[in-house]
Amino acid sequence: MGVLNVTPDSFSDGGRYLSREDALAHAHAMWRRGADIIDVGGESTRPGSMRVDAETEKARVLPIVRALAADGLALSVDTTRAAVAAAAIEAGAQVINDVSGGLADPDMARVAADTGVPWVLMHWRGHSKDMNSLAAYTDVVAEVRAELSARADAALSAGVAEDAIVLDPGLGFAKHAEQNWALLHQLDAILSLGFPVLVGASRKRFLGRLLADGEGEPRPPSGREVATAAVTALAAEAGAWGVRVHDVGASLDAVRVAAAWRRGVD
Ligand code: PMM
Repeated sequence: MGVLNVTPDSFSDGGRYLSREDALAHAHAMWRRGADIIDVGGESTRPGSMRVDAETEKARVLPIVRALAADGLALSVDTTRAAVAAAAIEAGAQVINDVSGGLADPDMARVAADTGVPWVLMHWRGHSKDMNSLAAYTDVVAEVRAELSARADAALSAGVAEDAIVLDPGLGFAKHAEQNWALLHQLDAILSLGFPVLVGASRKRFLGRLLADGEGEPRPPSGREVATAAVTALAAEAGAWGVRVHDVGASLDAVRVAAAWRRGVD
C-alpha cells in the first residue's frame, strides 16, 4: 500500500503532494513501481496534530480519488469520517482505511456494511492531539489484541462481512517505541485473530529512535527507508497481509526477498 498524503502537515511527506499534479504523478509512480493499493489521505494523524473539518478533507481527497480511479488505480481512503469514506467510495475508492477502527465516527460501520468494501480497522485510542497520553498499558500486546478483537466484533455485528475486515496494530498511535517493538515482536498475537493484518511502520519515529546517532539525535524521516524495508521483509515473513509505505520500490524488493527466502527459489 503506497502512501499518498494530500496534507500540508504529515510527518514525512506533508506538503509535498498538495498540488494536484504532484499528487497524481506520485501516485502513478508508486503504481508503476508495483503498489497494489494507493492510500489517499487528507487529514494528518501525526502526534499532536489538530483536526481539519470534513469539507476540507473532502476537498483535498475527492478530486485526487476521482482522477486516479478514472486511470484505473486501486485506492483506499485514509479517513476516520464516514461521510468522507462514503464520498470517496462514490468517487472510486475501493477500500476504507480507518485509523480509528470505527471508533471516531459511529456511522463508519454502516458505510462499510452498505458499500461492502474492505475496511482496515487500526488500533486507536484517541485523536492525535491527545494520543501520547493514552499510551498506558500493562500488557500492550494483549490489550491491543483484545481492543482490535472488540472492533472486529463491532464491525461484524453492524453487518460487515468477515472477509472485508483487515486489522492493523496501529504502530505509533498511542504507543511508544518499546510498545511498537513489542507488537512487531509478537505480531502472531494479532494474526491469530484470523484476519489479514496490515503493518504501518514506514519512516515512523520509533525507527528514528532506533537509528539515533552517537549524541542520541533521532535519524530524520528521510534516513529511515532502509529500516522501513527491513520491517517490511520481517512483516512479510511473519505473515502480514500488507504494509503501508512511502517508498513502494524499497518495500516491494524486500517482500520479494522474503518470498524467495521462504520458498527457497526465486
Ligand atoms: N499510519 C499513518 C496513517 N495512516 N493507516 C494505517 N492503516 N496504519 C498506519 O500505521 C497508519 C495509517 C501515519 O503515517 P503517515 O503520516 O505517514 O501517513
